[in-house]
Amino acid sequence: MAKFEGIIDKYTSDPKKAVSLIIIALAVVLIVYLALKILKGATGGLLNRISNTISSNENIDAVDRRTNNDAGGTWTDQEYEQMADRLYAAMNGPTTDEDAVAAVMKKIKNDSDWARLVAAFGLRDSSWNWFDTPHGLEQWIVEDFSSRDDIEKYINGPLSQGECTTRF
Ligand SMILES: [Ca+2]
Repeated sequence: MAKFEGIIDKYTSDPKKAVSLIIIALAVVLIVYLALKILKGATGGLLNRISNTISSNENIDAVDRRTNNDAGGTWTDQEYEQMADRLYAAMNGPTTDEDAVAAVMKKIKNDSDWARLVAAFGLRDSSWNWFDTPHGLEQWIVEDFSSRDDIEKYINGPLSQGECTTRF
């Protein structure tokens, strides 16, 4: 302890050394933060994604059974992936391309389509916000469309043109 106090005294008695001590402390905090962020992305993020994929696939089966849908979705798996990527591109970042989101919503004809789109979207985090954690399509829409008018115009309106029962 005496030795540690000696180090503190040594640094605080000299302003230059005090500044370098603060810089070192900030660097340590930053390195620990980055290490935790990378670790979280490599472990928690991956586990979250796997469990989300499993529950999404179970949900597709449940929706197909409930609606007696044997035909599958309106679109191919690849098309759902493209629609999910378009939604992400439209919502990611400080602005939102509402028309692009509405164009995708118009392609959702029923609950099976919606379940497949949610599954294709999976969990994504904002590339603009370091502190963001991966989350699903429903939460993305809620966070990106704050006004009731916009939700009705760009989300619920297009969704209600078909048989899809999802509303926000
Ligand atoms: Ca946005």
